[in-house]
Amino acid sequence: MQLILNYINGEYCKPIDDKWLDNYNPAEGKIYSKIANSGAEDIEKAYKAAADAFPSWSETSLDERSRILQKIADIIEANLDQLAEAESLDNGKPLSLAKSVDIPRAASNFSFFAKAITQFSSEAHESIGLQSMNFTLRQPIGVVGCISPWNLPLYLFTWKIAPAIAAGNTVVAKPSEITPYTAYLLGEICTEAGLPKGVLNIVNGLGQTAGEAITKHPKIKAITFTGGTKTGEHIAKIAAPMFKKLSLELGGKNPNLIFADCNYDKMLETTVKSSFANQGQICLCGSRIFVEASIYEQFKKDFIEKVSQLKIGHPMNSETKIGALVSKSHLEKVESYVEIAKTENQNILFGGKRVDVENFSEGYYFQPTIIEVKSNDCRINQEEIFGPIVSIMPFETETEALNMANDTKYGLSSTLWTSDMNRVMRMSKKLECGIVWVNTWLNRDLRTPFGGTKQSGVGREGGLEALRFFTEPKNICITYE
Ligand code: TXE
Repeated sequence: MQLILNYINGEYCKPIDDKWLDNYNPAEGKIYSKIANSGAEDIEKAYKAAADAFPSWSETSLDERSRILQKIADIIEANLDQLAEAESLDNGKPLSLAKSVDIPRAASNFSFFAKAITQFSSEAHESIGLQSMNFTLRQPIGVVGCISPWNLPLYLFTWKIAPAIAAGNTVVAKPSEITPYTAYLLGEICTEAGLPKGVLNIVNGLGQTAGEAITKHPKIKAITFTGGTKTGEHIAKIAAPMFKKLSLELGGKNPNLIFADCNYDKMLETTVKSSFANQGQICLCGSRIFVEASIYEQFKKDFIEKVSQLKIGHPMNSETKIGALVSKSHLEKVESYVEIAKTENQNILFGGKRVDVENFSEGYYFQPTIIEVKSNDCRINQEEIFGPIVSIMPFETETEALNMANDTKYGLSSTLWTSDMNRVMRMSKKLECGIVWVNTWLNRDLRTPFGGTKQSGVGREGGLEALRFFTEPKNICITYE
């Protein structure tokens, strides 16, 4: 059976206690590998390797760091097929999606930060009349912790690691225990690319043990985390008294606001994706759909028709649009919301049931589901389901739509469909979130700030924001005569 080992100081190793966790293939509901169930001692070992590597790596020239990061990107690209298969096997997502989105994006994360670090600059402030000059040094922090989730495994793991090491830090990283396979494969890619030993250390294990040991480690000075809001809150409580730098990318309950004056066909096609891509397991999915009343009935009919055509099946099948959910417990969580909808007397327009895929009846398949809700204050509209369930409801006015969009504890992204540029500006300014997509969705330029407001997180990653997070600014003030 495949063993998912730790990668510490440039070498694969077993966990110190020799304890292991089962890893499931969600498409078939079967155990296919064993994961290192690491604890605090393994984190300490990884920390020591990272701390030893820091003095040399932080003084490595930008050209050299950039060259190594680009090499990692090139090797990821060269191994696209193998990595995409591993991602799909581990996560249940369609292979086509892993091939077209997850793995190419993991490569871009490295190639983007390989370039970005060569363009990173800091400020100088001349105090005119005071005979002094200030300049800001942006120095790497030291050893940083990166904790990532299961929905976009290699994509989000590398989104944290690439800027961290580009900026000269060394890393202790933990992928989700639900999807560790591609992070494990990244170890040998880094070795092949010539990344010096100890710059990146990958430790596998549970959040409560391995993850918590990273958060609590007194010398790991910054934590970047993507995952659930509750876990983020817990990490923040531990990190705050230690004054660690924190970047938290948490959940979302994003509004998709559709006005009658939009490009209808483009909106319809994109809305199917923003609702159900990756089985709805993307923090940016538009899970609350609000439609202007004049086109509501038409939209409802067309949306149901399009969604009913989505092929649910084994992720390796090239026809599959909806693969398996990531785990049995997540399937149960998603399913429980259909029951909640029923007790709230909401109208289940489509889906709502598990799917028995031929020959894979143990897999975690669930129908794409559309629920018509009566108001925005119901649980279906207020709680993050993070699966293939969306709600729809009509609105009459722009103000009503805006109020409902903002009436949630989350504030990650919003999508706006309209051809009225005045409305675009009015609403973009007032939507409470970190990202507004207008007539598009998941359109990402890696230079832009990425992150959420309210309970969707703290801080921004992406582009220079990420390089700023992973460096500590120091002002040097020099006087002259
Ligand atoms: O995530 P967790 P879970 C949301 C989504 C989902 C819910 C729970 O609603 O249903 O969160 O998912 C590590 N100290 N999102 O429970 O636990 C864990 O090992 C340190 C949104 O699977 O937050 C994993 O590596 N680390 C989201 C990572 O945190 C801890 C993506 C994320 O797992 C820890 C995923 C601890 N005490 C879920 N406990 C998004 N924003 O994209 C867990 N971890």
